Amino acid sequence: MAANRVNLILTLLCTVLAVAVSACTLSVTPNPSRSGPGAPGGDGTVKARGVGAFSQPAANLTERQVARFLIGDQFFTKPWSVASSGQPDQDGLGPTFLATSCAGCHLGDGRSSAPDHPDAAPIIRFITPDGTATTLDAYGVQLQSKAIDGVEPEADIRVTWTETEGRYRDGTSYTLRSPIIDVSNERFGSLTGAHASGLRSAPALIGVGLLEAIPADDIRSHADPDDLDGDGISGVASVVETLSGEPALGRFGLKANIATVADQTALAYLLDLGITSPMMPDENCPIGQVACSEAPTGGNPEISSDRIGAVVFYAQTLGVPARVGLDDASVIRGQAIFESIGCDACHIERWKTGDHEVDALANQTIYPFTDMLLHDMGEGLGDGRTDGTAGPTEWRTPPLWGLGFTRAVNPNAGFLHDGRARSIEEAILWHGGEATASAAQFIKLDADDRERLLHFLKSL
Ligand code: HEC
Ligand code: HEC
Ligand SMILES: [Ca+2]
Ligand SMILES: [Ca+2]
Ligand SMILES: [Ca+2]
Repeated sequence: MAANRVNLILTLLCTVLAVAVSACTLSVTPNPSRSGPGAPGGDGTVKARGVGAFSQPAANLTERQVARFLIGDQFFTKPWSVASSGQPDQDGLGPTFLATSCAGCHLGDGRSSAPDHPDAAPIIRFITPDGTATTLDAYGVQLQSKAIDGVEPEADIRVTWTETEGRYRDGTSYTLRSPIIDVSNERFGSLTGAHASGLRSAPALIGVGLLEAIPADDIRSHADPDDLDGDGISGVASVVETLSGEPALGRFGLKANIATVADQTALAYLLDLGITSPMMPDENCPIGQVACSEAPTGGNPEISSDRIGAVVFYAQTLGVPARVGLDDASVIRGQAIFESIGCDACHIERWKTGDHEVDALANQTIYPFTDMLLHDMGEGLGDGRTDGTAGPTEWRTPPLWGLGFTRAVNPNAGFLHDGRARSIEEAILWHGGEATASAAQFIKLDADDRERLLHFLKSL
């Protein structure tokens, strides 16, 4: 309000006096907190805190769009039930599944709990001995560890840890843990010739529509697959096909193997919940799971295109929270350290979105801190699994926006692709491969500078 008035007065003054004072060209924005680095999600940035920080509709949606967002919210959050169980609007769960709703993994629209936590539903897929992603006759593409009554879940999944010790240069010690995947009670025979791999923790969903709206060519222009500029960083743009068979840039999934939010949503409905959609019309019933194919279905498709469209819209328009304390001296210093030790080579701060079918996502200046490219992160983080363009040790640089709200939204959330890191420090200490030099510089920082860097990361 006040800013608007200032703007109006400025405009009048500038028009009437036609003077070239700097205030005329500076132009006061209507809501200063809605632009610049403090508003990482552009005009859609939300003022949200605490457990609901990731669950707000983008601030620049119309009333009608908010209504659509709320329909999407229902089909994202409310648990699905078994077919013909008296909830005809939202039935058809399973036969096998991992969670009963999207929100069962994306807690508060944020991350899942670390994979050893009782409420986590870790995702496990399969590789051949040479590390290629594979589909098994008896198990399909992914292990579903839950099933409706009368159907066998495919197997039990348990994650335990091995620990290693290390020291910062100032002598402070730290412990890192890496996961050991234990698959037992395989109900449909052993995983013949393949092993379980690809442990994944669910990421936060804020801003995915904005990431979808970054022009593909702008992302590709940062790729440097052969490291021609010799800085040790060789980001690779992922090449995938959409579910409808079009070639596209891979943006989503932790190995950037999915092109669009819509594709990710249809795949999640089928593989994580057992819900068929117009895009994935066949129930997930691998060969040999007889009881599975006799299970009741909730009609075909179990979610209509209208409703799945609303869920896609919901995910696309989840607002990014405004940053906190970015004027703090130690936060400013922390960002300078972030840049001086090369973190910004991959975690690129600023992008401009292009066109998007959702106008609220178009032409926004955003601050996600990612290059959306694949990087070799070293053996320690590797899952041994080639998936599309991504090799066994390659991962997409994750956006860092909202990082400081992670634990407020889900106190049991972990960091990195499989939730192994118990803190942001641990996540940084795991950086290897192309990020080795950067991580080595982090280890050399003294305790005060580490604190400043973390203060900056928590302000995101
Ligand atoms: C079993 C847990 C689980 C459930 C249930 C689940 N997700 Fe996810 N979600 C994940 C994981 C894990 C990833 C990362 C995927 C990967 O790397 O393969 C992900 C990724 C995503 C992404 C891409 C985010 C990014 O930054 O790449 C979107 C969008 C998404 N999920 C939406 C949904 C929707 C919508 C639903 C409900 C239909 C859903 N998810 C259900 C675990 C889950
Ligand atoms: C070579 C590119 C690259 C560089 C340089 C780099 N990162 Fe990363 N960063 C990544 C990738 C890729 C991941 C995801 C790895 C994974 O999940 O296994 C990641 C993950 C993270 C995470 C965890 C995010 C989450 O969602 O759990 C944090 C925090 C982070 N980086 C901070 C930093 C900091 C601080 C630096 C500088 C010391 C840095 N990164 C340097 C590529 C990079
Ligand atoms: Ca079903
Ligand atoms: Ca399966
Ligand atoms: Ca390079």
